[in-house]
Amino acid sequence: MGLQLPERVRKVGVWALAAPALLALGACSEQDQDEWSRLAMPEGASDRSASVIEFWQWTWVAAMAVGILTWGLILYAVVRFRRRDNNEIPVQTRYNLPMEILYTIAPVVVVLVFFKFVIDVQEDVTEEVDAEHTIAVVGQQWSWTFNYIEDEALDGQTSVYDVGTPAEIPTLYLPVGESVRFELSSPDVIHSFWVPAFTYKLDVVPGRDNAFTMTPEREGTFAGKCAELCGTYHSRMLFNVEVVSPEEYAERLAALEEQGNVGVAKGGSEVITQDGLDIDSEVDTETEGSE
Ligand SMILES: [Cu+2]
Repeated sequence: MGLQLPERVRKVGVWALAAPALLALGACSEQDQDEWSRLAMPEGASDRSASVIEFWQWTWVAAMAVGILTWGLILYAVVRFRRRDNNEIPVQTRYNLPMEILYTIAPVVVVLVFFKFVIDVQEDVTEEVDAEHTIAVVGQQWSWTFNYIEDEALDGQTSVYDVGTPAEIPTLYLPVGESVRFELSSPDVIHSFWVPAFTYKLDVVPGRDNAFTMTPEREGTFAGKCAELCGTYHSRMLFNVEVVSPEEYAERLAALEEQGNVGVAKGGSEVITQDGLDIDSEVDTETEGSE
């Protein structure tokens, strides 16, 4: 007996299936198609991106392989063991030991194989190297402070900083092809430092020193954001990343020095009054929205 659905319901069903596909195809620019080939990942911009993007693509392949096998087995069982006659009662099997062993062991093997690849990629991505630059990133409600710590691009002893506000988002400058260590801290709540093009994000946790290193590999402007709901104006915690030549990077740092942005700013006016927080900040900066 076939599935009997009213004509109207069937029509709605067909449209429900077709509409998203049509929309997706209709919106395809060249850039979108590029994104399709990376399965919705942004084009990588750091030396750690390739392994993450590759891992993402192969995860889809593995998921599809497992999916096709599972759907195939379901379909096979549905067709092969369908009821052919209303009076028929199928053979009643209580146990099939080989099969039960198989469907216990097979998923364990699948998970172990995935786990191995996860660990490999994690090691690639979090590998620490002796970085040429150190940038102390402060996530504060609700913007970012970027401290370029004793950078060789200046005299190797002077630190300079740039502070954003919810009204005026800050720009982080990075030298292309040179390794950078990011040291993350927060004077208030948990934020998350995320530049999608770098295919990596790390939480910014008060009282905890999170850090990672990476090397930006191509020049350009990239969007950054806070990826942890951190209060009323969380959505304003945007920033830009400009990956520039080492010469331009040095110029930007010199400009900050000239502006008088010298020292290390820890962000947020409450940083020196809240218990348990870092009070070593040399510069006490206030951001819009924090009182
Ligand atoms: Cu935040």
